[in-house]
Amino acid sequence: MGWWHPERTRGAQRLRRATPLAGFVVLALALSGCSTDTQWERFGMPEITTKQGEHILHLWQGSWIAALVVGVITWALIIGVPLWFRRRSDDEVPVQTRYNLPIEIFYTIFPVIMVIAFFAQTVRVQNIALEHDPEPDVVVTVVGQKWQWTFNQPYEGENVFVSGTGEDIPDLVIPVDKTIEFQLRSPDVIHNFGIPAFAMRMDVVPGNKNSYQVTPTEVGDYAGKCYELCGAYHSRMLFNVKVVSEADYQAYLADLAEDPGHVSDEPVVGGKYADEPINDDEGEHE
Ligand SMILES: [Cu+2]
Repeated sequence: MGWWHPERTRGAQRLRRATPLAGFVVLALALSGCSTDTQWERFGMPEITTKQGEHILHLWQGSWIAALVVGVITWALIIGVPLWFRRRSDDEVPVQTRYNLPIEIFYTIFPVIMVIAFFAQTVRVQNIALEHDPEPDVVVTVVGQKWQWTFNQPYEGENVFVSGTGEDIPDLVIPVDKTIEFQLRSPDVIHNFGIPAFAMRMDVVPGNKNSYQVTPTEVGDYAGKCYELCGAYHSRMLFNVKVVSEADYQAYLADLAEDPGHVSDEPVVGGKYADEPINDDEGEHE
């Protein structure tokens, strides 16, 4: 065995040839991230129909692309290196390297940098998604109670509400292109109010005044559910979200206000607590 290793040189050449290919894969993935038309391009996310959710979708896509870039490089090294630098004849002993300080420093520091990057991006997007408009167009007081939802909305000085039951899934009707604030209240246990197509959800904690805002961008029907295992009939805590035009929204509210069973002075808890008003003084944690 001499200093000159034709096989190793050939291995290095192959490695050099593979580099543009890896670059191409990275580029193709990065470009695919710009589009959100198909489920593949959204990396499995549903079609997102809120302004806030768009940011979350882009974070999701960016995270996948970053993870895939790291994954492709790692897989290439795991599979490629043993092949490229394998022993090619019986009388050859491949070069034996035990320590490589720069590489060891690199693979210690680089994962830390990746974690910091993911964390920073997550905090940045979360801050955008939770931006609070002090004057939302519509405020819906959402009550999650064992085991359904009640949606309260102000209308002409009164409160109109719909309340679901185990057999009857309630509709949450909201206008398109408006800022909607969900005030989340629970009289019993922790629930979680989420709509996959909005890419938003949040815990509904008794004694806590959680809230978030969404700006729906497309008219349509969307499914929502409780995302916190809250008890025996957790799975029945389903609801429908109907995003409608402003005219349809006003007509809906007027219709609801006609029926005394859907009108009260103050937002109500609903469910088995019937039309008890929400005790908002309990536990000021805002
Ligand atoms: Cu629940």
